[in-house]
Amino acid sequence: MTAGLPPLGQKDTYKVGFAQAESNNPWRIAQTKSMQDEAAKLGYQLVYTDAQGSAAKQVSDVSSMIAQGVDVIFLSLREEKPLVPAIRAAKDADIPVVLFDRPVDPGLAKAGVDYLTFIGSDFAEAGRRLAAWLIKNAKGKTKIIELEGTTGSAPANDRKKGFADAVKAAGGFQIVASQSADFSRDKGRQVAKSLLQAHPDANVIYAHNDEMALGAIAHLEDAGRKPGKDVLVLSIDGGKEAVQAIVDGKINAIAECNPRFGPIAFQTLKNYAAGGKIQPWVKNIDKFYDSSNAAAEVAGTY
Ligand code: GYE
Repeated sequence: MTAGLPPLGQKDTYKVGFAQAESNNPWRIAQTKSMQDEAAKLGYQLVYTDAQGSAAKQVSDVSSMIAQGVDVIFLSLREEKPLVPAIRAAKDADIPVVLFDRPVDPGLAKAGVDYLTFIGSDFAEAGRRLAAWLIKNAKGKTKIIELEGTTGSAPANDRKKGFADAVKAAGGFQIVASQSADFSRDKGRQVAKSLLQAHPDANVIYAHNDEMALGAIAHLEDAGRKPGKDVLVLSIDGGKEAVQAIVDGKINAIAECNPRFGPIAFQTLKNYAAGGKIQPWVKNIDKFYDSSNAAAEVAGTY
Protein backbone atom coordinates (compact mmCIF):
# COMPACT_ATOMS: atom_id res chain seq x y z
CA MET A 1 0.00 0.00 0.00
CA THR A 2 1.26 3.51 -0.78
CA ALA A 3 2.58 5.34 2.27
CA GLY A 4 0.48 8.18 3.64
CA LEU A 5 -2.67 7.44 1.67
CA PRO A 6 -5.93 6.55 3.43
CA PRO A 7 -6.27 2.75 3.51
CA LEU A 8 -9.23 0.87 2.08
CA GLY A 9 -10.40 -2.35 3.68
CA GLN A 10 -11.57 -5.43 1.75
CA LYS A 11 -15.34 -5.63 1.83
CA ASP A 12 -18.10 -7.37 -0.11
CA THR A 13 -19.62 -4.08 -1.10
CA TYR A 14 -18.58 -0.43 -1.13
CA LYS A 15 -20.27 2.92 -1.05
CA VAL A 16 -18.55 4.75 -3.87
CA GLY A 17 -18.77 8.47 -4.67
CA PHE A 18 -18.61 9.58 -8.29
CA ALA A 19 -18.38 13.36 -8.65
CA GLN A 20 -18.99 14.10 -12.34
CA ALA A 21 -17.90 17.49 -13.70
CA GLU A 22 -20.70 18.10 -16.21
CA SER A 23 -23.10 16.14 -18.38
CA ASN A 24 -23.32 18.27 -21.48
CA ASN A 25 -22.04 15.84 -24.07
CA PRO A 26 -22.14 12.17 -25.15
CA TRP A 27 -18.67 11.53 -23.73
CA ARG A 28 -19.75 12.51 -20.20
CA ILE A 29 -22.98 10.53 -20.51
CA ALA A 30 -21.05 7.42 -21.64
CA GLN A 31 -18.60 7.85 -18.75
CA THR A 32 -21.40 8.10 -16.17
CA LYS A 33 -23.25 5.13 -17.67
CA SER A 34 -20.12 3.01 -17.56
CA MET A 35 -19.73 3.79 -13.82
CA GLN A 36 -23.39 3.08 -13.09
CA ASP A 37 -23.37 -0.19 -15.05
CA GLU A 38 -20.25 -1.48 -13.32
CA ALA A 39 -21.47 -0.50 -9.83
CA ALA A 40 -24.77 -2.28 -10.51
CA LYS A 41 -22.93 -5.35 -11.79
CA LEU A 42 -20.82 -5.56 -8.62
CA GLY A 43 -23.69 -4.64 -6.29
CA TYR A 44 -21.92 -1.51 -4.99
CA GLN A 45 -23.76 1.65 -4.00
CA LEU A 46 -22.92 4.62 -6.24
CA VAL A 47 -23.38 8.13 -4.84
CA TYR A 48 -23.51 10.22 -8.01
CA THR A 49 -23.32 14.01 -8.32
CA ASP A 50 -23.12 16.29 -11.37
CA ALA A 51 -21.32 19.63 -10.86
CA GLN A 52 -22.90 21.04 -14.05
CA GLY A 53 -19.66 22.72 -15.06
CA SER A 54 -19.22 24.59 -11.78
CA ALA A 55 -16.06 24.05 -9.72
CA ALA A 56 -17.83 25.60 -6.69
CA LYS A 57 -20.67 23.06 -6.93
CA GLN A 58 -18.18 20.24 -7.31
CA VAL A 59 -16.33 21.32 -4.15
CA SER A 60 -19.63 21.11 -2.26
CA ASP A 61 -20.49 17.78 -3.94
CA VAL A 62 -17.24 16.35 -2.59
CA SER A 63 -17.92 17.70 0.93
CA SER A 64 -21.33 16.09 0.93
CA MET A 65 -19.77 12.75 -0.09
CA ILE A 66 -17.31 13.10 2.79
CA ALA A 67 -20.23 13.81 5.14
CA GLN A 68 -22.03 10.72 3.85
CA GLY A 69 -18.99 8.59 4.65
CA VAL A 70 -18.31 7.09 1.23
CA ASP A 71 -15.45 4.55 1.05
CA VAL A 72 -13.75 6.13 -1.95
CA ILE A 73 -14.29 9.13 -4.22
CA PHE A 74 -13.89 9.04 -8.00
CA LEU A 75 -13.47 12.65 -9.03
CA SER A 76 -13.80 13.91 -12.59
CA LEU A 77 -12.55 17.45 -12.30
CA ARG A 78 -13.00 20.21 -14.80
CA GLU A 79 -9.91 22.40 -14.38
CA GLU A 80 -6.42 21.71 -13.05
CA LYS A 81 -6.54 23.85 -9.89
CA PRO A 82 -9.84 24.60 -8.06
CA LEU A 83 -10.53 21.11 -6.68
CA VAL A 84 -7.18 20.73 -4.90
CA PRO A 85 -8.59 21.76 -1.45
CA ALA A 86 -11.44 19.23 -1.88
CA ILE A 87 -8.87 16.49 -2.63
CA ARG A 88 -7.04 17.40 0.59
CA ALA A 89 -10.28 17.46 2.60
CA ALA A 90 -11.09 13.91 1.46
CA LYS A 91 -7.61 12.73 2.42
CA ASP A 92 -7.96 14.38 5.84
CA ALA A 93 -11.26 12.50 6.25
CA ASP A 94 -9.39 9.24 5.42
CA ILE A 95 -11.14 8.72 2.10
CA PRO A 96 -8.99 7.71 -0.88
CA VAL A 97 -9.54 9.81 -4.02
CA VAL A 98 -9.08 8.57 -7.57
CA LEU A 99 -8.87 11.30 -10.21
CA PHE A 100 -10.74 10.62 -13.39
CA ASP A 101 -10.02 11.76 -16.97
CA ARG A 102 -8.39 15.09 -16.09
CA PRO A 103 -5.37 15.28 -13.78
CA VAL A 104 -4.65 18.16 -11.39
CA ASP A 105 -1.74 20.53 -11.66
CA PRO A 106 1.11 18.24 -10.46
CA GLY A 107 2.71 21.19 -8.65
CA LEU A 108 -0.34 21.31 -6.35
CA ALA A 109 -1.25 17.69 -5.69
CA LYS A 110 0.50 14.38 -6.40
CA ALA A 111 -0.60 10.82 -7.13
CA GLY A 112 0.44 8.45 -4.34
CA VAL A 113 0.58 11.34 -1.86
CA ASP A 114 -2.50 13.54 -2.07
CA TYR A 115 -4.64 11.16 -4.10
CA LEU A 116 -4.35 7.50 -5.04
CA THR A 117 -4.00 7.62 -8.81
CA PHE A 118 -5.11 9.22 -12.06
CA ILE A 119 -7.13 7.10 -14.50
CA GLY A 120 -7.31 8.50 -18.00
CA SER A 121 -5.97 8.87 -21.51
CA ASP A 122 -2.66 10.20 -22.78
CA PHE A 123 -3.84 13.56 -24.15
CA ALA A 124 -0.52 14.61 -25.67
CA GLU A 125 -0.40 11.28 -27.50
CA ALA A 126 -3.84 11.98 -29.04
CA GLY A 127 -2.48 15.28 -30.39
CA ARG A 128 0.60 13.52 -31.75
CA ARG A 129 -1.47 10.78 -33.42
CA LEU A 130 -3.62 13.33 -35.24
CA ALA A 131 -0.55 15.33 -36.25
CA ALA A 132 1.00 12.14 -37.66
CA TRP A 133 -2.18 11.48 -39.67
CA LEU A 134 -2.10 15.05 -41.00
CA ILE A 135 1.61 14.99 -41.87
CA LYS A 136 0.96 11.87 -43.96
CA ASN A 137 -2.34 12.92 -45.58
CA ALA A 138 -2.28 16.74 -45.81
CA LYS A 139 -1.69 16.87 -49.58
CA GLY A 140 -0.80 20.55 -49.41
CA LYS A 141 -3.35 21.52 -46.73
CA THR A 142 -1.17 23.19 -44.13
CA LYS A 143 -3.04 26.15 -42.60
CA ILE A 144 -4.56 25.01 -39.34
CA ILE A 145 -7.28 26.44 -37.12
CA GLU A 146 -7.34 24.98 -33.62
CA LEU A 147 -10.48 24.77 -31.46
CA GLU A 148 -9.23 24.35 -27.91
CA GLY A 149 -11.01 22.70 -25.00
CA THR A 150 -11.89 24.28 -21.66
CA THR A 151 -9.20 26.80 -20.68
CA GLY A 152 -7.06 25.56 -17.81
CA SER A 153 -8.01 21.89 -18.30
CA ALA A 154 -5.33 19.26 -18.81
CA PRO A 155 -6.86 17.83 -22.01
CA ALA A 156 -6.84 21.30 -23.61
CA ASN A 157 -3.25 21.97 -22.52
CA ASP A 158 -1.86 18.58 -23.52
CA ARG A 159 -3.83 18.03 -26.72
CA LYS A 160 -2.54 21.41 -27.84
CA LYS A 161 1.07 20.72 -26.98
CA GLY A 162 1.25 17.17 -28.38
CA PHE A 163 -0.13 18.34 -31.72
CA ALA A 164 1.83 21.62 -31.93
CA ASP A 165 5.19 19.99 -31.15
CA ALA A 166 4.63 17.28 -33.77
CA VAL A 167 3.58 19.61 -36.62
CA LYS A 168 6.42 21.96 -35.74
CA ALA A 169 8.95 19.14 -35.88
CA ALA A 170 7.58 18.08 -39.29
CA GLY A 171 7.83 21.62 -40.68
CA GLY A 172 5.67 23.26 -43.37
CA PHE A 173 2.52 23.62 -41.23
CA GLN A 174 1.16 26.76 -39.65
CA ILE A 175 -1.37 27.02 -36.82
CA VAL A 176 -2.94 30.28 -38.01
CA ALA A 177 -5.35 30.72 -35.08
CA SER A 178 -6.26 28.96 -31.81
CA GLN A 179 -9.14 29.75 -29.50
CA SER A 180 -11.07 27.97 -26.78
CA ALA A 181 -14.59 26.79 -27.60
CA ASP A 182 -14.96 25.15 -24.17
CA PHE A 183 -15.48 21.60 -25.53
CA SER A 184 -18.98 22.70 -26.61
CA ARG A 185 -20.73 22.24 -29.95
CA ASP A 186 -22.39 25.61 -30.15
CA LYS A 187 -19.22 27.49 -29.19
CA GLY A 188 -17.31 25.31 -31.66
CA ARG A 189 -19.61 26.53 -34.42
CA GLN A 190 -19.29 30.18 -33.39
CA VAL A 191 -15.51 30.13 -32.91
CA ALA A 192 -14.97 28.23 -36.19
CA LYS A 193 -17.05 30.88 -37.93
CA SER A 194 -15.13 33.84 -36.57
CA LEU A 195 -11.69 32.24 -37.06
CA LEU A 196 -12.50 31.15 -40.62
CA GLN A 197 -13.76 34.65 -41.42
CA ALA A 198 -10.43 36.06 -40.20
CA HIS A 199 -8.44 33.31 -41.98
CA PRO A 200 -10.40 32.29 -45.09
CA ASP A 201 -7.40 30.40 -46.46
CA ALA A 202 -7.29 27.99 -43.47
CA ASN A 203 -7.82 24.44 -44.70
CA VAL A 204 -7.46 22.24 -41.60
CA ILE A 205 -9.49 22.29 -38.39
CA TYR A 206 -8.02 20.57 -35.35
CA ALA A 207 -10.71 20.33 -32.65
CA HIS A 208 -9.88 19.09 -29.14
CA ASN A 209 -13.16 17.13 -29.02
CA ASP A 210 -15.99 15.82 -31.20
CA GLU A 211 -18.55 18.34 -30.02
CA MET A 212 -16.47 21.28 -31.27
CA ALA A 213 -15.63 19.40 -34.50
CA LEU A 214 -19.35 18.81 -35.14
CA GLY A 215 -20.03 22.51 -34.46
CA ALA A 216 -17.30 23.49 -36.93
CA ILE A 217 -18.78 21.14 -39.56
CA ALA A 218 -22.19 22.78 -39.14
CA HIS A 219 -20.61 26.17 -39.80
CA LEU A 220 -18.62 24.93 -42.83
CA GLU A 221 -21.77 23.50 -44.38
CA ASP A 222 -23.69 26.76 -43.72
CA ALA A 223 -20.86 28.62 -45.42
CA GLY A 224 -21.00 26.34 -48.48
CA ARG A 225 -17.65 24.66 -47.80
CA LYS A 226 -17.12 20.91 -47.74
CA PRO A 227 -15.87 19.60 -44.38
CA GLY A 228 -13.49 16.69 -44.83
CA LYS A 229 -12.64 17.82 -48.38
CA ASP A 230 -12.07 21.63 -48.75
CA VAL A 231 -11.22 21.77 -45.06
CA LEU A 232 -9.79 18.71 -43.30
CA VAL A 233 -11.31 18.03 -39.88
CA LEU A 234 -9.44 16.26 -37.06
CA SER A 235 -11.05 15.46 -33.72
CA ILE A 236 -10.75 13.65 -30.39
CA ASP A 237 -13.21 11.43 -28.42
CA GLY A 238 -14.81 9.00 -30.89
CA GLY A 239 -18.54 9.25 -30.16
CA LYS A 240 -21.00 7.67 -32.59
CA GLU A 241 -22.09 10.86 -34.34
CA ALA A 242 -18.47 11.84 -35.01
CA VAL A 243 -17.33 8.39 -36.17
CA GLN A 244 -20.39 8.34 -38.47
CA ALA A 245 -19.15 11.70 -39.81
CA ILE A 246 -15.94 9.93 -40.90
CA VAL A 247 -18.08 7.35 -42.74
CA ASP A 248 -19.90 10.29 -44.37
CA GLY A 249 -16.59 11.91 -45.38
CA LYS A 250 -16.97 15.00 -43.14
CA ILE A 251 -14.35 14.20 -40.47
CA ASN A 252 -10.99 12.83 -41.58
CA ALA A 253 -9.53 11.33 -38.42
CA ILE A 254 -10.37 10.91 -34.73
CA ALA A 255 -8.09 9.93 -31.86
CA GLU A 256 -10.35 8.12 -29.42
CA CYS A 257 -10.53 9.21 -25.78
CA ASN A 258 -12.13 6.18 -24.15
CA PRO A 259 -14.97 7.18 -21.75
CA ARG A 260 -15.62 3.67 -20.43
CA PHE A 261 -14.11 4.06 -16.98
CA GLY A 262 -16.29 1.63 -14.98
CA PRO A 263 -14.37 -1.66 -15.28
CA ILE A 264 -10.89 -0.17 -14.81
CA ALA A 265 -12.04 2.11 -11.97
CA PHE A 266 -13.61 -0.63 -9.86
CA GLN A 267 -10.72 -3.00 -10.60
CA THR A 268 -8.31 -0.35 -9.32
CA LEU A 269 -10.40 0.00 -6.15
CA LYS A 270 -10.28 -3.78 -5.58
CA ASN A 271 -6.53 -3.92 -6.25
CA TYR A 272 -5.94 -1.16 -3.73
CA ALA A 273 -8.10 -2.83 -1.09
CA ALA A 274 -6.15 -6.06 -1.66
CA GLY A 275 -2.90 -4.24 -0.86
CA GLY A 276 -1.66 -4.06 -4.46
CA LYS A 277 0.69 -1.35 -5.67
CA ILE A 278 -1.21 1.25 -7.70
CA GLN A 279 0.64 3.10 -10.46
CA PRO A 280 0.36 6.91 -10.37
CA TRP A 281 -1.29 6.84 -13.81
CA VAL A 282 -3.64 4.03 -14.88
CA LYS A 283 -3.79 4.59 -18.64
CA ASN A 284 -6.88 4.02 -20.72
CA ILE A 285 -6.42 2.32 -24.08
CA ASP A 286 -7.59 4.45 -27.01
CA LYS A 287 -8.37 3.55 -30.61
CA PHE A 288 -7.82 5.65 -33.73
CA TYR A 289 -10.44 6.11 -36.44
CA ASP A 290 -10.13 7.18 -40.06
CA SER A 291 -11.70 6.14 -43.38
CA SER A 292 -9.91 2.77 -43.20
CA ASN A 293 -11.90 1.50 -40.19
CA ALA A 294 -14.75 3.91 -39.30
CA ALA A 295 -17.51 1.92 -41.05
CA ALA A 296 -16.48 -1.26 -39.25
CA GLU A 297 -16.07 0.44 -35.87
CA VAL A 298 -19.07 2.77 -35.72
CA ALA A 299 -21.47 0.18 -34.28
CA GLY A 300 -19.24 -0.27 -31.23
CA THR A 301 -19.00 3.44 -30.40
CA TYR A 302 -21.11 5.34 -27.85
O1 GYE B 1 -12.55 14.67 -24.29
C1 GYE B 1 -14.40 15.97 -23.61
C2 GYE B 1 -15.05 16.13 -22.30
O2 GYE B 1 -11.95 15.31 -19.84
C3 GYE B 1 -11.13 13.74 -21.36
O3 GYE B 1 -13.93 16.16 -21.45
C4 GYE B 1 -12.30 14.55 -20.95
C5 GYE B 1 -12.87 15.47 -22.01
C6 GYE B 1 -13.43 14.88 -23.26
O4 GYE B 1 -15.92 17.15 -22.12
O5 GYE B 1 -15.20 15.70 -24.67
